[in-house]
Amino acid sequence: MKQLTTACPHDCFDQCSLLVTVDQGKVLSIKPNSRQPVTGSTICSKGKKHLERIYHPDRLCHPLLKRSGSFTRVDWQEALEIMGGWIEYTLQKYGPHALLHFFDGGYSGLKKNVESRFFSALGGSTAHYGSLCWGAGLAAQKYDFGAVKAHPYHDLLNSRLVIIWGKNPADTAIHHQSYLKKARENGARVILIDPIKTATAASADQYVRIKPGTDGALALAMANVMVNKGLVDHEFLTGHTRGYGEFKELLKEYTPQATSELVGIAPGVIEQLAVDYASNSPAAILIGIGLQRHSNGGNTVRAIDALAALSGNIGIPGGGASYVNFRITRYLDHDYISGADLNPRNRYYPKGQLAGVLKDFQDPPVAFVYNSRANPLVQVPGGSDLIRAYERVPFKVTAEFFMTDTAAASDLVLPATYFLEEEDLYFNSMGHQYLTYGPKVVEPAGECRSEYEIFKELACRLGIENFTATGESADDLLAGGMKPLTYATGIDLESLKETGPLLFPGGDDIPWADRKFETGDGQYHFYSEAAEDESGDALPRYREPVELSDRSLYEEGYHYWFVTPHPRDSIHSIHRLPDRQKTPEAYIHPQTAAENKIKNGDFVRVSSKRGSIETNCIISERVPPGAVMVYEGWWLNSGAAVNNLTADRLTDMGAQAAYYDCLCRIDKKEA
Ligand SMILES: Nc1nc2c(c(=O)[nH]1)N[C@H]1C(S)=C(S)[C@@H](COP(=O)(O)OP(=O)(O)OC[C@H]3O[C@@H](n4cnc5c(=O)[nH]c(N)nc54)[C@H](O)[C@@H]3O)O[C@H]1N2
Ligand SMILES: Nc1nc2c(c(=O)[nH]1)N[C@H]1C(S)=C(S)[C@@H](COP(=O)(O)OP(=O)(O)OC[C@H]3O[C@@H](n4cnc5c(=O)[nH]c(N)nc54)[C@H](O)[C@@H]3O)O[C@H]1N2
Ligand SMILES: [Mo]
Repeated sequence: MKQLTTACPHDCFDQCSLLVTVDQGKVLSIKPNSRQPVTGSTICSKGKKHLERIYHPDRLCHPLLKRSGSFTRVDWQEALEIMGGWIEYTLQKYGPHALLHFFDGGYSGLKKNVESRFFSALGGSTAHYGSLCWGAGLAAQKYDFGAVKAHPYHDLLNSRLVIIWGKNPADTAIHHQSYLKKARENGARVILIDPIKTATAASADQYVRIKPGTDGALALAMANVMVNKGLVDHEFLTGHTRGYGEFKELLKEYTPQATSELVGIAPGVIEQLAVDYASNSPAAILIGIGLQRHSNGGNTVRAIDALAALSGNIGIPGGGASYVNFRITRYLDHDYISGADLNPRNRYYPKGQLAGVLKDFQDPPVAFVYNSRANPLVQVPGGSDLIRAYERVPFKVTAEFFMTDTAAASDLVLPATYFLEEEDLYFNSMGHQYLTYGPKVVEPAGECRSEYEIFKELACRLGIENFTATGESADDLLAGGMKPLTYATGIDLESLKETGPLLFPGGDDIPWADRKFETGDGQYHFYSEAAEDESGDALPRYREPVELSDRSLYEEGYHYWFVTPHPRDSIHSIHRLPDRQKTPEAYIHPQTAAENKIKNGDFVRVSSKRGSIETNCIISERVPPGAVMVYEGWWLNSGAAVNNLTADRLTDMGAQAAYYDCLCRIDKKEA
């Protein structure tokens, strides 16, 4: 029996450190590694489910090829011959831009990004930019601060006040939530701003229900109060910011009275929020990823950042406008792993607009897709349009663990190794700054192969030498990928294997403690020409969300905000497979139920201009009147795949999918 340390590879803030017990080649248990302080003594239900998933009877263990509409088992030799053959044929007929490689955050290790190196080594492909996840907020904070850095979780213990803004840590970041609880026990006042009264509300002193997509206006109204009452940090404003004069001018029209109806919050409450925030320094704002999934998401985040700048809550313990952490990546050589150093000539499209690309791109059209670490037919906007467009692509390959909707729609399915079946470096937590080496703990199930091995062999078959310039073994690749860290600290792969989870240099520092920002002139930018170039706004102006303010849609009967947040019990669509018994639900307020003559438990159809789903309905005051909430992640055959309804609209900056800017209607479905 032995115990090994690794990390959970799920797409999550907390990336838990895990202790895995193995006996005679079998994983016996997965437990939290309390030597990594963020993990402490807890892992979540999804972390525990790794054990079930690795030995799940539905796990894909052999390559499968679709012939006459159904899958038959083939050996690796044949699978790679066919895949390589299609790549060569596509290259000859159309050139590299007819190849599309899709991937997402389905796995947070470094090594699997080597797939991109293969396509780079071919000279380029059709590749995505932007994000399904966090792009608008990243762009906004880059314009304001020059880089995206969050305070460590434990720094909440230094805060006197915390605003959780459009974020639901009770469900989506349980370790962050436990620090929030401690902060509250420590005397901090906690305020939650969200249209939905989520589980996080139970740990807040005050819950503020806001109208969706209007947070930018609320932030500007709070800024108006702070400026008028003189609750600003003059030293910070004069010494470290640019464009305060212009910003102050913009605020004039955002009085609490003028803004109240738009945001759905009484003027007195807006005023009090501003006063409480500005006079209880150090005060932290935790900016959610949910908040920026609106067409105005970038400007919203910029307006909230501005509150921290006005009040001088930047660079001090207990303060900050913390969104996500994006700093450790500078210690890893992504260009080398992904082959960006080979200068591929890619053709780009925004990730959220996959359907349009598959349908509309010509010269050349997309003729081959390789998909891995993602389930785009369920998670990307586009619904039936995307499914039809995907079907029409001549050859599609998906690497997977299970027969997801995307795998099932592909022509070749490759069985990938689970994280416990290969070595990797885990670094991609959105919350903390630890790097963990995870060894191969057990042999792969059946004939499963790692993506690294698959592409190494393909490169060899196709004679692509640039790809193999990464060395002979996976260890060579990983050692190369962590070279910047090795240069900076002397820690190499071998020493990391011994040390266990390693806090990156400066990983727990208070961001911007020296108040020197990475904006070029060193100042915090209220006014940003770069933001103007991308979004049309140099200042964080409030812009109405596009669909939520479309009166013609209301007139056509689409009255309700369709919101699809992240579920507690699954990471996106991942845990919907072993949880087949679960049924989808749409949540509506009693008033919405009465308007549509719907009773608790009724079967309903929820539709937008683009498509519909059918689910059971739960009546709950947690959601506001005029909203329909269905958690994201439901598979196509559940009848409730939410992206049937969402638009492929992008945010004002960062090319982020604006999933939550969506209007719907709800009708009782007669039996
Ligand atoms: N259990 C679990 N954990 C996860 C994930 C998961 O799928 N399951 N996914 C991981 C990933 S990839 C991500 S990106 C994060 C997401 O983490 P979060 O940002 O916490 O998640 P969301 O569910 O997108 O949205 C959070 C909240 O934003 C609110 N919101 C929506 N629109 C508005 C608005 O206009 N104004 C305000 N103030 N609030 C609004 C929603 O009502 C929701 O309660 O979670 C990560 N953690
Ligand atoms: N309506 C709506 N849609 C959303 C969101 C929303 O809030 N609302 N949230 C968006 C967000 S924030 C995100 S991050 C995306 C997530 O979008 P996706 O990443 O596409 O979602 P997942 O369901 O996590 O699918 C990941 C798949 O990768 C597979 N996988 C995991 N590890 C590996 C591996 O090592 N190798 C291979 N080959 N496969 C692996 C899993 O089995 C799973 O099927 O969804 C977005 N979609
Ligand atoms: Mo995400």
